Amino acid sequence: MNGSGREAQFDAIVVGAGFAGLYALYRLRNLGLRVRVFEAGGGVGGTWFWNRYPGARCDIESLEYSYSFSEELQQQWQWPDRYGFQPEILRYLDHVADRFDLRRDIEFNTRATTAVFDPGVARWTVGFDHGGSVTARFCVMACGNLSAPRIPDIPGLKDFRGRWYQTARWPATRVDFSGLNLGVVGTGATGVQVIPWIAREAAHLHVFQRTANYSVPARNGPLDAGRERAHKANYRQRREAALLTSFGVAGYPPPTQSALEVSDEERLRTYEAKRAEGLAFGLLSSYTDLMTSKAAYDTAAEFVRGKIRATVRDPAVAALLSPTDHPLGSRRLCLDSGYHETFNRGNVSLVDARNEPIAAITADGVATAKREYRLDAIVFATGFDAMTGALRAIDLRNGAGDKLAGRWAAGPASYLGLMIAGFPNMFLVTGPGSPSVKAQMVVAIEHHVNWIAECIEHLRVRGLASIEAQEAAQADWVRHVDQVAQGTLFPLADSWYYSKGGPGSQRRFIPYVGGVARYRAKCAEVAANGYEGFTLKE
Ligand code: NA7
Repeated sequence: MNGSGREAQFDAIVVGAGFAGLYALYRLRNLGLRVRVFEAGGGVGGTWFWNRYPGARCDIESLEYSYSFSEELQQQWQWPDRYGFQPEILRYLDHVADRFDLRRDIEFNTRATTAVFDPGVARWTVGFDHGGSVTARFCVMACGNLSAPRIPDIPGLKDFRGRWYQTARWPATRVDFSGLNLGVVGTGATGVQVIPWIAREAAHLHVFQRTANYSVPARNGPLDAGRERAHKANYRQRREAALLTSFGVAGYPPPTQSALEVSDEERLRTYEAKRAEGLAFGLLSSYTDLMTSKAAYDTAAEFVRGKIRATVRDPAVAALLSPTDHPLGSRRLCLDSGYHETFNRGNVSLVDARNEPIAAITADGVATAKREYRLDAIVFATGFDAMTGALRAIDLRNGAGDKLAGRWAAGPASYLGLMIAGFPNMFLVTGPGSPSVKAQMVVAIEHHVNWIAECIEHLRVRGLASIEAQEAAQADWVRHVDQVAQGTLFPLADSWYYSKGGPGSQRRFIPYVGGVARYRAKCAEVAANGYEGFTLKE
């Protein structure tokens, strides 16, 4: 026991109890390890615990965005909707925690704030916000890619007399906006989801948009019973097939033609059909060259802009809502439910925060370069310190004087997104340099957790004390991740897929976009070759 009365020594510590942390606990416990999970939230769910804003929903279909490790679970669980709303996803994760008796090894309301490796004994000591610490041979960082909320650095927020909210820290109790003059800052995937909901309630809603994003209808609704039956009839085969795809979802054959080799009429028909599917990756996978050729992707972008013009009655508002500064697919393509239609409401106005940037929050609202908007409440749909924010928030040190902050001063670097050179025995789940957000996340998570569990087992069987990524292997991998991204249109946009460090840091593309199948093959090959690129020590 340590000072706080908790047991202090474990085989493995897991940080986070979202999709990744829960599965890590299940998997490592099944190896016979003594595992403890530490979770900042008051319950399981990770980002789904916190993101309770109205309309919060997953952009991947429920039958896909769920665990595959238990056939009984995937057969028995019934999703009410095609795309899961946040309460349903949280209910699912609560069920998983109960079903597999996971809660007894999770400490809630406990945020890991420090982690220090002692090379002498090859153990990590993890410290917490409320004091106390524990040690373990292995640390599994399952703290999420989109979990550290971002509130923009706008002066004056503390003086605001109204109420304000960040979507990723939404109150658990219902927030009533009726009769209020409301502002929303941000029009990313979250803004696109929340805006239609709160527009119905507010007296007036001002949407502050800095960058217009592409969005297509989600076509969400009750999950069709026949579709569910057919899916479940060969669930396992579908899951296996998904691993051989680029995104991690089976059933959608890759395109075979260039957008430029078909007639305008045929291309239009294809785009209409793809848009009708209501899939985030549907439109983008219409043709082989939509992610590589400007002439090709311009056709898809213009198709989406045409839909916006046809939907939004005021041509000036339609023009403002139409992205022109980045290619379709270079930032997250949003899936919406009545987003553009919302701008036809009399109580909604669009503020062009690019031409009149938000200068300050005042006591009474938002001041832009041009005027003050008097508001009773502000919703910040301003996203996350994406991909690395949660990990960087922990004071990570390796016992040799190295801090993660120093190691990552030039930008995040890891080997395979699984381990960071200089930090032995610390595994990342969906870390930078792995498919992560550019894949079906649960596929990415299960893959990493399985790889980590097999690696720990490998060490145990051979009586090895530690594993560490080699600098050279890591540098090669970081270069490869960047090269793969260079071959796409991602570099043409400013997005949260890029790291934005301090002075001197490089603009570094974070996720691996070479595809799930290729990435999995690489990870398997590394393990089969005796953990090539890693140093294993007794
Ligand atoms: P995003 O996609 O990072 O969106 C954040 C939005 O907030 C985006 O529109 C930003 O504009 C906007 N923003 C941020 N700061 C400001 C200021 N100062 N003024 C005006 N607008 C601002 O986060 P989301 O939560 O929507 O989505 C993240 C992912 O979570 C999503 O893709 C899903 O996978 C789940 P900008 O684009 O930077 O001009």
